[in-house]
Amino acid sequence: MTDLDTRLRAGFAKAYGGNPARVTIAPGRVNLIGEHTDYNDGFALPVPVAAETRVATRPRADREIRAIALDFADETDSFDIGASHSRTGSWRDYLRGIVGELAYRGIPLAGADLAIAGNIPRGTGLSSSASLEIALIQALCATELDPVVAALTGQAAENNFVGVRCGNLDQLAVAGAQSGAALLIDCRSLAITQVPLPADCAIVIVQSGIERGLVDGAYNQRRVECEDAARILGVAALRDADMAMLDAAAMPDTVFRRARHVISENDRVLAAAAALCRADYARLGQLMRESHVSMRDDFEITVPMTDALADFMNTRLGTRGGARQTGGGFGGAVVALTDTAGARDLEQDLGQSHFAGEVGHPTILLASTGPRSRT
Ligand code: GAF
Repeated sequence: MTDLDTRLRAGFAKAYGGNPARVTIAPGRVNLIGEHTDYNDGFALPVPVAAETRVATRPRADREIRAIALDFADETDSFDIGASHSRTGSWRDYLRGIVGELAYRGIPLAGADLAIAGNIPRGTGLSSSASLEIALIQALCATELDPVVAALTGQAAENNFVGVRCGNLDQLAVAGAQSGAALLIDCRSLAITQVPLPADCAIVIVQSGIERGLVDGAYNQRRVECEDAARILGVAALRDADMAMLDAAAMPDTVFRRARHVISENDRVLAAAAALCRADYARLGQLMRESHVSMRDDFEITVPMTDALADFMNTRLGTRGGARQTGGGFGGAVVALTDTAGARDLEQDLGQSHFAGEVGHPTILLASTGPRSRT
């Protein structure tokens, strides 16, 4: 049993007595490439990480939902399934939003006692929120919900109740995750193609130490600018535009640059998926560098610390791979993709650099896992 599992079961027993009937598990994700493409109906290439959220659950005979959040000083929530809620600005919003969305979709719900715990660092671009959503959804449903339906339900809870206009990347990545594979996600058709990671592939994640939530305006502002670009270009979404259609004179400079990022990033994702299949780390590295520069100069979602970190990592990696800021932006983590020897050297280089002590210890992810349930 892992520490997390022991803590979860002990917390459940303390809150409710006895054992849970089930534990549902959902990983976090790191996006290798394809940033802010999801709400433009584009492509992304995330991979599940070896950190997760777990929800211990036991059905109740009534219609009461009771929950304890072991990572939030054992805070609790309890309400009737049919109750209407206002936003709390806390973890409770995810639970309340999901119960509301499941009920709205006519998915049968019964009362339940829930205990929640996880080990995904929050606010670092590794999708602790989507992981919580998917683990909660699978805990609340008596039979496992189809991954795409689960993902859309989680996204809807976040859009409609939590108040973040996120796309579907995080939830699809978490719900559709499989061991040892990246996911090439078509955010329009919702098709998920598993791209097996090469045997010698290593993913290194370094926390910049700069955290930023998504609720504030900057994320939603990017969405509006992308919608403006699509409208000016006369397409349903930026997925339908190509570089030849982009005319700097036809739109404000900011809108032009936002569109240029999204259109070029979609191309990079498809090229990266192909390069990953060939274990072509030099090409992957080049695409990741270009992605970071595009996020820095055109989409303007990087910060000086992630710029410096990505720069350092890219210089050290050379043709052995590449690094870029990952996630919604404005801080969070930098991800690198390389081979196992490259990852070991990178870890050493970071440890001896001026970043040591300033940024998080690099996490090397050689294994990954998908959502699952256990009794
Ligand atoms: C956040 C959002 F939640 C995703 O939907 C996606 O837009 C991502 O930022 C940027 O690629 O994680």
